[in-house]
Amino acid sequence: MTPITPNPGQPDPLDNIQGNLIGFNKDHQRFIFVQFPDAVGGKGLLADLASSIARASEVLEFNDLFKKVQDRGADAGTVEATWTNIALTGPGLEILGAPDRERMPEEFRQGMAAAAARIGDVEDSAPTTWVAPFNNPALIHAVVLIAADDPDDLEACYAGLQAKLQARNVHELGHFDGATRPGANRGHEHFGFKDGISQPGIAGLTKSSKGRDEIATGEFVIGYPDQDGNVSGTTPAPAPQPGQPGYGPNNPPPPAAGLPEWAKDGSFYVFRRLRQNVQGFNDFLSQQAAAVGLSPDQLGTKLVGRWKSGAPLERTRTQDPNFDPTAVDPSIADPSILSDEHINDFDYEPQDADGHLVPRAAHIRKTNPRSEDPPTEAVSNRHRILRRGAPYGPDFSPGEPAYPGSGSPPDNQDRGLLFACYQASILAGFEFIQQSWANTPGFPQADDGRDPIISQDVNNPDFHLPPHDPHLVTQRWVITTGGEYFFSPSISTLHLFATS
Ligand code: N7H
Repeated sequence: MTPITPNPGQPDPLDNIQGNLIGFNKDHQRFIFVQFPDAVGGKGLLADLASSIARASEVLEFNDLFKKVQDRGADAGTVEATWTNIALTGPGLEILGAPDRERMPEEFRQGMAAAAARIGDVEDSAPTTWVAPFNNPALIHAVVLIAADDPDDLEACYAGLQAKLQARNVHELGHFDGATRPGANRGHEHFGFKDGISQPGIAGLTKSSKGRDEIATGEFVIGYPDQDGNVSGTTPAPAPQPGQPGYGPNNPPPPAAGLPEWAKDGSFYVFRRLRQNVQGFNDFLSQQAAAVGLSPDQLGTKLVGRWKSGAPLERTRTQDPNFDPTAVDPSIADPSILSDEHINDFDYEPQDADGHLVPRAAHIRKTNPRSEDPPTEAVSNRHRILRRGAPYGPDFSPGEPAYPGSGSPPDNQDRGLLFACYQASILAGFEFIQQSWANTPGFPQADDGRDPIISQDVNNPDFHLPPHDPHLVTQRWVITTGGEYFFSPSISTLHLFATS
C-alpha cells in the first residue's frame, strides 16, 4: 500500500479529509439537519466547528488503538471518543456563496428528491411522502454528524452543538438517531442480517476491512487517481446521463466533471432514511419458502447473499468444493468462516456463473458483482461506495400488530436503516448501484430480476431464483422516507468557507 503523501505546500491529506470517510464505527450516531440564517450565520457555524471536526488521521489512529486493545482481550470500552463531521448541500453552498459552485455536479446541486424518477423513489417512496425535513429540501443547508461510544457522551456533544447553533442563529430542522442494535443483534440490521462486512479498502489510507480488495482513493476522494488512473474531479468531461452513450450497467463511468479547486480532499455523501417492514419480510419468507423447496432462513439467504450470521452463501476459497453452503449456515460447523480473513473471501465466477448458489439478483451480488462477467471486476470496481449507515428505531418484537401497507407505521414500529455512503461521484456510486444495477431486471444478464432488498421502483418486483421459473414475485419491504445529497468538504475548505 503506497501511503498518500502531501504535495509540497498542501495540507497532509490525512489531516484534511474528514474522519467519517474512514468510518467512525460508533455505537451511537446522530444526524442533525440544519438551516443557516444567512451567509454570516453559516460561516460563523463553520468557524466554530472547524477545529472540532474529526480528521481522517485521528479516526485511523483511534480505530487502530481500539483494535489493539480488543485484540489483547481487554475491554475496548476503556478507549472512547466522540466525533463530529459536517457536510453541505447545494443550497448550503449557495447561501455560503461558495466560489465556482456551479461547477459542482448537477445531480448534487439538484438534490435527492429531484433524482426520484431516476433512482426509483416512486409511490410509497416518493418525495411527496417523505418525513421532515426532507419534505422541504431547499431548507436543508448542512448535516452535522456526531458519533460516540457512549450515549451520555453523545448527548453532551449534542448539547455543545446546540449552543453553537443558537449562538449563530442556525436552525435545527430535525435529527435522526442511529444505534447499534442491542444484545445478540449487535452488528445486525433489522431483517436480522449481519451488516457492515464488505467495505473496500482505500488505497494508501486503509486496508480492506475484511481481507479483500483495495480500491484507488480517487473513487472516494476528490483529487486522486481513480481505478483508471484519471484524477477524480479534475477531468473536464461531463458524465453521460441515462439514455446517453457511455451510460449503461455494464460500462465504467466516464471521468467526473471538473470540480472547483476547493473540492480536493472532499467526498460526496449520500444519506437515505430507509424504513424496513420486518414483519412483512418475515411473512414473505415463511409463506413462499416451501413452494421453492427451501426453509424461510434459506430463502432469506438467497435474497441477500449471506446467512444472518454474515457467512457468505457463495463458497469461500477455503471451503471443501463438495460442501453445499446453501443447505446450512457453514459458520455453525466452522466459526472461522466469520473471521476477517474468510468472511469476504469469495467470488461468483466461475463456479456460480448461473447463480445456482447466489442468485445474480441477490442484494450483495447486484450491488457488488465482484469478478462476475458481465460486467467484469474492472467495471464493478468503478462503482464502489464506502457505507457508513446505522440502524434506527426500536427492535422488532414477534407478534407485533400488522404493519400498515402504506402510510406511516406508529413510532414504535418505525425502524430501518439510516443508509449513508461516501463516493467521489454520486452518479457513478450510489445512483449507479441503485438505478443501473439494483432496479434493472436485465442486470447483469437478461431476466435476472430486481434487487429484492432495495429496489422499490415497481410494485411486486420479480426475482430470478434458479432453478425456479417462473420467477419469485417479491414485495417492497424497504421504503424511502427521506434523504439528501451532500458534499463533505476538506477541513481546509471548511476554514476557507468560514473566512472568505
Ligand atoms: Fe446493502 N440487508 O440487510 O439485506 N446490505 N442493504 N445496500 N449493501 C449488505 O457485506 C441492506 C443498501 C450494498 O461488497 C449486506 O456488509 C438493507 C443500499 C453494498 O459484497 C446486507 C438495506 C445500497 C453491499 C445488506 C440496504 C446498498 C451491501 C451484507 C436497506 C446501495 C456490499 C453485509 C434497508 C445503493 C456488497 C455486508 C459486497 C451489503 C442489507 C441498503 C449496497 C445484509 C436491509 C441503499 C455495496
